[in-house]
Amino acid sequence: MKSAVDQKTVDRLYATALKIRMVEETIALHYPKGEMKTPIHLCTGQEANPAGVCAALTDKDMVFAYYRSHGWYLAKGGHLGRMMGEIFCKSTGCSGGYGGSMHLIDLERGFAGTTALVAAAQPHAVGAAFTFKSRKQNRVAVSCFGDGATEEGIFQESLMFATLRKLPVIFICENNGLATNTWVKDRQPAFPIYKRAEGFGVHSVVVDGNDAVQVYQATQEAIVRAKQGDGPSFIECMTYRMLEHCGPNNDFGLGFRSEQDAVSWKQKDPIQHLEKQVSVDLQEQLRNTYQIEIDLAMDEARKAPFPTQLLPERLQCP
Ligand SMILES: Cc1ncc(C[n+]2csc(CCOP(=O)(O)OP(=O)(O)O)c2C)c(N)n1
Repeated sequence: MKSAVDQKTVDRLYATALKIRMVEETIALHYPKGEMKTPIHLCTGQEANPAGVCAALTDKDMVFAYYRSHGWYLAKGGHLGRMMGEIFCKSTGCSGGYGGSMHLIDLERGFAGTTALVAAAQPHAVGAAFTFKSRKQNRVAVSCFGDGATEEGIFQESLMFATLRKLPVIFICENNGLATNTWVKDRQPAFPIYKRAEGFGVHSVVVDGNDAVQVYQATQEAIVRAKQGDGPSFIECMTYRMLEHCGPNNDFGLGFRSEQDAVSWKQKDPIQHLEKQVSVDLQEQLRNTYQIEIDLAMDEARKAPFPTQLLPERLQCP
């Protein structure tokens, strides 16, 4: 039986999810102007996952994410201005303007970085968890990725090593049903992904990935397990990507899904779901605050200079 979640936590989940949605909508709105010199993989529709997971973490816990990670960066406490700077590929960006949307990092907030390579950060999270355990640190590592990433060989290796060494790592699979434009049923045998993870001896559950409270509760349980030495957990979050794989538009014209197909998922919109649980005052107050913050970040990113050095000093190897 899951422990109840108090109103303060629900408000916090809503605040994070709403901020992610508003940032993604702003990026989508301005992207066609061509000022953002980077491909973008928006997470619109998937906000409950980063909001739910990161609300259960501390700054000491580390998240290793992938290319669809604006939400993960923001939920872990990453600096919005530095993210916008990176998306505009300016020197003020969190990777000095050299990485773009797919290479976000904020080590102070425990956001260990993102990668364009599918599944590539999973062993990094496992390695970090190995370090945490070896040094007897009370920390967890989180690896997040899409359903497509579970088709990579490194996924099996990561699960196996994590379970063998009982590592404090949590695998978060954002199952949006799609890898680029191909449905999961055309790529994998009809067997639930979390059951496959269970086959490796990893404690595995499936949750409604559009319900931030469920995601938060499952993460809390996984953290307790990890910190008491019970090893890794796998959480499959069933969700839906509202926009195209890469870019600010929808993909209804490509033939693999229609606007009609999206209707049932729109009814399960993660933001609307949370809105039913928070006060109208809070909604208004947060929308106003975020709008100001986002406008400022956009403005500063636009005005900032492009990087001039080959590699900024703070990104060079010592
Ligand atoms: C190792 C590797 N193989 C292939 C690609 C090309 N690629 C980029 S995104 C993607 C789909 C991955 O889908 P999924 O893991 O479900 O994540 P989603 O994009 O749905 O969030 C592929 C195959 C890549 N970037 N890296």
